[in-house]
Amino acid sequence: MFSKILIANRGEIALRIIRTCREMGIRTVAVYSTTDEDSLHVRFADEAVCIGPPPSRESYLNIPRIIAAAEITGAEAIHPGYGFLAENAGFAEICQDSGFVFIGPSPSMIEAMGNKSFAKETVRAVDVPTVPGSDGAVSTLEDALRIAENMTFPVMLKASAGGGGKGMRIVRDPDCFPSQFQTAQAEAEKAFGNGDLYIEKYIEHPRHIEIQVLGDKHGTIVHLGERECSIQRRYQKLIEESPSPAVDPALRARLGEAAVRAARSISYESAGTVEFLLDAAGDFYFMEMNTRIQVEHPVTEQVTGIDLIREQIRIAAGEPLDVGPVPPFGHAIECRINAEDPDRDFQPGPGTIQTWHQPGGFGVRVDSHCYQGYIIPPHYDSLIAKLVVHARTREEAISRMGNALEEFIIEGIPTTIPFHRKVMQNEKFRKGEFDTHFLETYDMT
Ligand code: MV4
Repeated sequence: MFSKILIANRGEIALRIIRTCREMGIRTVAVYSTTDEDSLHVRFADEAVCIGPPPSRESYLNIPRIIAAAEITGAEAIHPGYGFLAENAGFAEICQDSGFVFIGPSPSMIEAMGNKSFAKETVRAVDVPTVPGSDGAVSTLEDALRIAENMTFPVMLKASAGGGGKGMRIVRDPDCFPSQFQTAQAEAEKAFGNGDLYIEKYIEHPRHIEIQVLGDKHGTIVHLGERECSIQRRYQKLIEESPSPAVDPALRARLGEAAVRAARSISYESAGTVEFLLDAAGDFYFMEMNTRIQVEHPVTEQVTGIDLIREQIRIAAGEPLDVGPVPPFGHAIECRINAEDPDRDFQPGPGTIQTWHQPGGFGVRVDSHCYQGYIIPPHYDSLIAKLVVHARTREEAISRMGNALEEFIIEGIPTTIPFHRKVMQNEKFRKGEFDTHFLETYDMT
């Protein structure tokens, strides 16, 4: 096992990784930008190295400085967390070439799933259900028109190099297809340096269901059930839960089997997530595979009892998986607490936390790097805490979340807590009757 790991990240996830390292007897190195000097990940790591000024480009995305920090401190492995360099195949490769273990999949696995049309074709070849449309990417309008001609509208245009909602377009009117294709292509070229698009039938009102998978270096791949991530706004998830109110054991088995097949198609290693759309008829389709630990991983941890960061580290060290597929115990819900004003279109509101009182008690988990007096810098993601509850039933979990949200007192900055309180009271949410359009359908003010 490793004796020292560098964490190439900040905020709650850096702290989350440090905690598991402590339990495993692994020493930790934090890296930080000058604005994060007083951050808890710096305080709780065994060592800390300043890697530059506040802008991410010059610190948390600065590969040479991160590698230098690993060299100076004698770290053996690098954990990228999520965001920043987590799905950068070039970074994973540089880690390897510099003699550090990248705690994640290999560069080629990151690359294979990073190209969304290639990923789709790869999993389709092993019979994972995909949305009907173009087989692979189309690079000319001529080809696109030939495919669209034989499709029922609306259709969706997606950038091969995009993902997570970036570079997507719905086309409802066939007459608009040529112009939409050309603008989408130009946008993709500009944003990603790759104008390739793929075309799909548009699935109306889907749910977003994702499956957690783990694969080790010995060919074992298991799934750990689903997360329901439909409560989102502009592709930013706000609430996640496990299990999904829309998934019964039979559907879980089918989704899990499909996810493991998708992972196996690239001999996947490490923790990963296979995203599906679930339509109103109960049919599901592969969307993307994320090759990182995700923000919402705690809901899976709560219902399976498995520490996913620990498994990631063990896998990277070459140890065999010692966890099997487990039926979910009880129900877990996560609310993302962001420093954003839900009354002002979720506009970020960085600043000083004047009061911080976090909830606790049986079945309540708070993953956060914040404290009273902490100054939230404007340069990074606005996530300040993940409030996670676990209970025996979904009903009890919603009730526990409601109480925990009442107990969570943050003053000095706007937060999404009042928004979450309203969702917990919403009748459709309570009944589990929602899809990805929940927030457009129900007014939460
Ligand atoms: C779709 C879709 C409907 N039909 N594809 C958005 C993010 C990206 N990962 C995939 N997305 C979607 N793809 C087809 N063919 C609807 C969405 C979608 C969505 C997906 C997941 C979570 C939230 C969403 C919100 C709106 C649209």
